[in-house]
Amino acid sequence: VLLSSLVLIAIRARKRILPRSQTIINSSIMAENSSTIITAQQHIMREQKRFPGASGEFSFLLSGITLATKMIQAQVRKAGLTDVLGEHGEINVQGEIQQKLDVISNEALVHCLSSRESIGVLASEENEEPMLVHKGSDEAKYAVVFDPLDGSSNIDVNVSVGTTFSILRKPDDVAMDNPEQWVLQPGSKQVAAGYVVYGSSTILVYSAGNGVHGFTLDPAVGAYFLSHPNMTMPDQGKYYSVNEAYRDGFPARYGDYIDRLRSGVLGRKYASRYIGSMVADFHRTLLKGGVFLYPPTEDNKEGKLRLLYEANPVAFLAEQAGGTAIDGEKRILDIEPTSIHQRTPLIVGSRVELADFESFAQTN
Ligand code: AHM
Ligand code: MG
Repeated sequence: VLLSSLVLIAIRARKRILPRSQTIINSSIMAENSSTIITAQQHIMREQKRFPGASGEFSFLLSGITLATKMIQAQVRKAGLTDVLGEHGEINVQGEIQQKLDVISNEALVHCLSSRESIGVLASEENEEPMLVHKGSDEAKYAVVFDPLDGSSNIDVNVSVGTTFSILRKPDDVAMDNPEQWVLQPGSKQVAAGYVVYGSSTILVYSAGNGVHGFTLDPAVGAYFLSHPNMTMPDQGKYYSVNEAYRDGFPARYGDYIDRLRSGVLGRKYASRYIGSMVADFHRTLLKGGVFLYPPTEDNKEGKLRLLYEANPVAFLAEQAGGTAIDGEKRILDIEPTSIHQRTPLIVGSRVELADFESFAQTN
């Protein structure tokens, strides 16, 4: 008995219980087929080497985004504990009441990005006009356009929200002091784009034009670790995602298309999922496939979502992952924007569902 007890003690001692952060790293944060832990920062620096003559400024720019989103998630995580819940009282440029966290998130991004010399223009959903930063500096050649806290009306009920961002290079023929023209470019010109979803974990998903990569924040370490390398959208999913309450106000073909998905003509009868936070709804669509739609409605004839900082980043990621994004007729990334806060209908998702929408819409 004494001998077997000693053997048991020895076995237990070998199976040392790891601290929580170490357990997470060992189980899920390791890059696939690799024994190396890769942080978002390392990954971005590695990506940057693909650009000849890269000086490190691009990775420094992106580190402004990762830092700001860590600050935002820290506030989101304690939203119920501090005085950050509820309305701030101001009406933003979209005519919506700003939530306190919208303002906090906007300030975090503006603060972290204004210190990056490579950035010349910042444009946010929360600011009517784009901001010129580092005026006159030759080093300032990028514009960052963002929605600091998308889906923010969901915060008070503890539902996922997110940050979206799009990075553009200043066109050669545009004057330094004309910030609007820095950003009025089609989405196909994005140098990089991505989002952070503040969900059951905090996940950063980005692409610099070489695939889509996802990183999970380990809150104990304070770093994003590569958890989803080379993400691809399944060719077909099983969910459609749309606010069906507006169906009577959609152009008829959208309702008919939803009926098609439900009918089984695509080989399966679809179920529905709708969170009401575009980032969260898109994140599910990226991982599981299917289709997310925000069509024109009675109240929003041009759709609700904003082209530059909502539809464009999502469309860039979708295409990089093998999916498709259209405005109902044409490719989102080909739309020539005419104003910073312009809206667009958005249909984004898997190849099979989008090909079916496009062929169905042509005849209906
Ligand atoms: P916001 O930028 O004011 O947060 O609005 C955008 C959000 C998206 O996240 C979401 O897809 C959509 O609004 C939901 O709108 P609706 O409530 O009309 O379905
Ligand atoms: Mg938004």
